[in-house]
Amino acid sequence: HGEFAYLDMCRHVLDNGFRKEDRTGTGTLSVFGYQMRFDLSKGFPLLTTKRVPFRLVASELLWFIKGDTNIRYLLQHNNNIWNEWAFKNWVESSEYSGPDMKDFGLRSQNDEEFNKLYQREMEHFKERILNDDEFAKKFGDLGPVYGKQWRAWETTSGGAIDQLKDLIEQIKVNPDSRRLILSSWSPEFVPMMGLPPCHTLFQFYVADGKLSCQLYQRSGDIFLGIPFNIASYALLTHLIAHECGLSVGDFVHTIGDAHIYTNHIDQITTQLDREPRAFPKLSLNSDVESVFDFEMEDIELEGYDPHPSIKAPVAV
Ligand code: UFP
Repeated sequence: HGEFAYLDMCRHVLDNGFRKEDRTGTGTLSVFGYQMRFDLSKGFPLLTTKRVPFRLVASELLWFIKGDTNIRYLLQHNNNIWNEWAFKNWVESSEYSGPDMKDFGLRSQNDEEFNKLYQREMEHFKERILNDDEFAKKFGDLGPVYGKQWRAWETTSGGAIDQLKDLIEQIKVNPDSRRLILSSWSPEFVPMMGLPPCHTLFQFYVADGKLSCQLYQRSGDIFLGIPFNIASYALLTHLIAHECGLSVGDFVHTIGDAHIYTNHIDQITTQLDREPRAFPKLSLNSDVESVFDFEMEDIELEGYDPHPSIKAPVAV
């Protein structure tokens, strides 16, 4: 079963990981350099040993593909995964006059009173992003995140490179190329970023009518991040293969610092006790051709029957 690629990594890091401190102050078990391979023709690699929210994976990916960097699109799809980053800009701005939200990530986890206040401010913020155009323009935009790097990479001469469009074109006209690469890592912008890109670079490969993708992820949260990242790149590979008239090959996932946060160990242990079930099947609307025209209703998963989800705190 393909899911063992992931479960074996969990076991490997539990058994061999170094105790390593990290930026968030949580502490991790970590190994450097790990690779998993998923044969996408054998089912869609959405983990079944716990529920992974595919709807959030798909709407985030479509958001990247559109080159959108404003959380409004995500909120319209009931996707809250990037809210904190925009909220931070808002509460640190001179226009914000509500209660003090300093260190809201940590305080909302440790202080019940504060958490209520924070939830209320966040709801109010989301309402405004959704309903107030001016406000959304100013405070919904996250700046140079994936959408920007994929679709409008800034050049020194003031131009913009559409890396994703160029990549898809190259897959079609030059499938044997060894340069089918999209990079999100910009040494110039990294120092200005709240979260430098975790998915640093990916490469495509065509052989035997099949499209394969390899991702280099510099840092991977094995319990919360990686299951999501696997599904996201598997979906991207399917979408591009669909447009290029290819079938799907392998997704190769290479991780730099592969870590389990020490407060996720119980959850991972629970997950490892579960028996994987059959992977679901992905089906794409055949009327849509271009990767850039896909919407949520064109993407469907069939036969996803996972074990229940497992909650865990996010390190911020
Ligand atoms: N992380 C992932 N996948 C992602 C993402 C973040 O695993 O797609 F955006 C995790 C990795 C790490 C943290 O635990 O988020 C980022 O912290 P750092 O920048 O210190 O590596």
